[in-house]
Amino acid sequence: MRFSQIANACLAACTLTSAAVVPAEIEKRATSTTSRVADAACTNGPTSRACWKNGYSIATDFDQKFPTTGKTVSQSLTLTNGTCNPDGNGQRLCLLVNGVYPGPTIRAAWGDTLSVTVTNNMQDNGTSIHWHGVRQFNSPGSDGVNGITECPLAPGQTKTYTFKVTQFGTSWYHAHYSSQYGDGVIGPIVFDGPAAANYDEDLGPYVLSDWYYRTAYQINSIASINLAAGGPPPNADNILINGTNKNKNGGGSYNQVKITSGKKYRLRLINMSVDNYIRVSLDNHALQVMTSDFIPVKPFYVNTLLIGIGQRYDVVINANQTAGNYWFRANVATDCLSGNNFYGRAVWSYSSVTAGTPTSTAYTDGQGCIEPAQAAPYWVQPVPSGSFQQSISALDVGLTKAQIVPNGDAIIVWAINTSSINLMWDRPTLKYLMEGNTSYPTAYNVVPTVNAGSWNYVVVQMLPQTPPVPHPFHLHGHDFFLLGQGSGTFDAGSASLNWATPPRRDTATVPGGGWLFIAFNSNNPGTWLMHCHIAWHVSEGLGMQFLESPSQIQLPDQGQFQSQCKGWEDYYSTAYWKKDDSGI
Ligand SMILES: *[C@@H]1O[C@H](CO)[C@@H](O)[C@H](O)[C@H]1NC(C)=O
Ligand SMILES: *[C@@H]1O[C@H](CO)[C@@H](O)[C@H](O)[C@H]1NC(C)=O
Ligand SMILES: *[C@@H]1O[C@H](CO)[C@@H](O)[C@H](O)[C@H]1NC(C)=O
Ligand SMILES: *[C@@H]1O[C@H](CO)[C@@H](O)[C@H](O)[C@H]1NC(C)=O
Ligand SMILES: *[C@@H]1O[C@H](CO)[C@@H](O)[C@H](O)[C@H]1NC(C)=O
Ligand SMILES: *[C@@H]1O[C@H](CO)[C@@H](O)[C@H](O)[C@H]1NC(C)=O
Ligand SMILES: *[C@@H]1O[C@H](CO)[C@@H](O)[C@H](O)[C@H]1NC(C)=O
Ligand SMILES: [Cu+2]
Repeated sequence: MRFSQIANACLAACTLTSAAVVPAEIEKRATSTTSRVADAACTNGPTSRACWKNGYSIATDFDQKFPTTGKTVSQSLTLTNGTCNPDGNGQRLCLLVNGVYPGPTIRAAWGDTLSVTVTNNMQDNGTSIHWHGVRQFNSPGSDGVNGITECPLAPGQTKTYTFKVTQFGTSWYHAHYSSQYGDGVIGPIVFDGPAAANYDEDLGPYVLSDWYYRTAYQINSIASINLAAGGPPPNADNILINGTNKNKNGGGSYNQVKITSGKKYRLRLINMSVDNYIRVSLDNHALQVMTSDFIPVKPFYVNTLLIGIGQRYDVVINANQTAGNYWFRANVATDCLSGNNFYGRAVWSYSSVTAGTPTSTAYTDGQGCIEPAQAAPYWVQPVPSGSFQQSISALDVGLTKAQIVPNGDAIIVWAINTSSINLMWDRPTLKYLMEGNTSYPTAYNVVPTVNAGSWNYVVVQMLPQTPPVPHPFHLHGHDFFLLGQGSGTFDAGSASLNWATPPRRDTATVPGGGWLFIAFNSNNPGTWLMHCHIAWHVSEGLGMQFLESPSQIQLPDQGQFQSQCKGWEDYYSTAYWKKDDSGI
């Protein structure tokens, strides 16, 4: 069925059967020039998830077009310094959001405006909150990266982030202040909208995270010392599933999920780890993948799914097996050189049986340390290959020596083109823009994009002689096109590249010792961080920023911006802890 047919069919009545409503192939994306007419009869429901309303559906490319509901959803997040004990191993210091770990879910609908008020009630850290994967169209000042889009928010202060929900699907928010998010400042984001596969019930977010018994700040400094000595960072102690698990000595408890025979469930998997690739599966139940990051994909089935840090997959699980108890497994992917001292488990039980310890057997298939190749986008958008070889940004990833610690020795750090990112918290890039100052420090790693409307082609290349670990690269402000990934040195002539049907997402892996080739269109003025999402690596400098269409950037309110910076300077002059890494 073609796009026009599905759109018309859906808009006419949306009483199609589940098989018919999700087309096998939609070849054209909707664009802002599409003149479909709104039809109130198109109701999103269990057998018509492709529908939304008012002329919007799963086939709408949200870069081009999105609804405006006129509704503002407000949420308050208060950060405190407390303790937590998610796996029964014992209390440890935890930085909490509204008193809990993981933080509360932020939920809004496609087309709403979100207004999130953050209060920093931690006594000893600044913060800034990033809404991972959110495009921040016309609101780059709400991207939440201290040193780039704002000064950190000082203890005792409050800031409101306002942005439009132009995408739909699943994501997360996290602090971007050094390795703070590893100590708990994280939480899920759900943007309700249409979906590429049908389901009866939405089980909501399912947060996967690695867990350490020491704090992220402690592990971060050990990781940095180990890097200088050529060794790996410490292993995680556990993996948490929705914030809980047993520990290896038996304490703690499993997350429990109840399902009912005959129903189909949507599950929103989010990897909020700091350092580990995780492979998940539910025994005896294949996962029907329908979304990767915020991008709808043509639904496909897998038994096990590898999720990199920052990545999300929305899956549908069909409760059609013999009623019983089944293990949900979240294992560290040793083929991604991830190490862990324990594994993640949860218990899924059919409602007709007594919940108990499962005896089910794990799937044995794995898939290597790379994104699943089947993740073909729902809206097929070819990327022009025309003159790409003239306009490639080559970003070479390696190690270098840099002086990050104030007045300290030069230490070994990660670098892009030999420059390790190091931001001054009180001199964010947007402040330079407000002052009309284009003399960005070298360590800001500012790379200009091509002109508005043109394509940026970016090769991230691991240099030989660097540790061959994979890096999950995340770009702010864009869902990029994944043109290729490979081992060794990128060679445009021999590389296998997908120009015709490239997957899109906001986080993808640079294979250990290899390369990642992505493209994005200059269609979102702002200054967008691109970085490795391994917390230790970005702390050690593995990041850069794309400065896109600077003259078109909608700057944040200058009064609020400057008063936040003033509050930060006042706090920092007497702060107990000082900046000791890249700042992000
Ligand atoms: C949390 O509290 C501990 C001790 O109570 C203190 O040492 C630490 O600096 C605090 N951290 C933050 C981020 O406020
Ligand atoms: C943040 O607080 C932690 C303690 O909770 C401390 O180890 C770290 O150095 C602090 N960082 C900054 C830059 O304030
Ligand atoms: C995970 O926890 C969140 C927050 O408590 C909840 O909304 C969600 O339903 C849970 N997910 C599952 C699959 O139980
Ligand atoms: C999360 O991502 C990290 C690194 O990208 C990976 O090691 C870990 O296995 C992932 N977790 C899950 C549950 O997929
Ligand atoms: C259960 O559902 C899956 C996915 O929809 C399907 O592939 C499988 O054939 C079904 N199994 C049974 C026993 O109905
Ligand atoms: C990085 O270095 C490569 C190789 O020296 C060069 O071709 C490329 O232009 C540099 N990239 C940037 C963004 O400066
Ligand atoms: C621009 O910024 C640089 C680096 O922070 C600073 O040294 C310089 O004085 C600034 N220039 C102007 C005109 O403000
Ligand atoms: Cu990395």
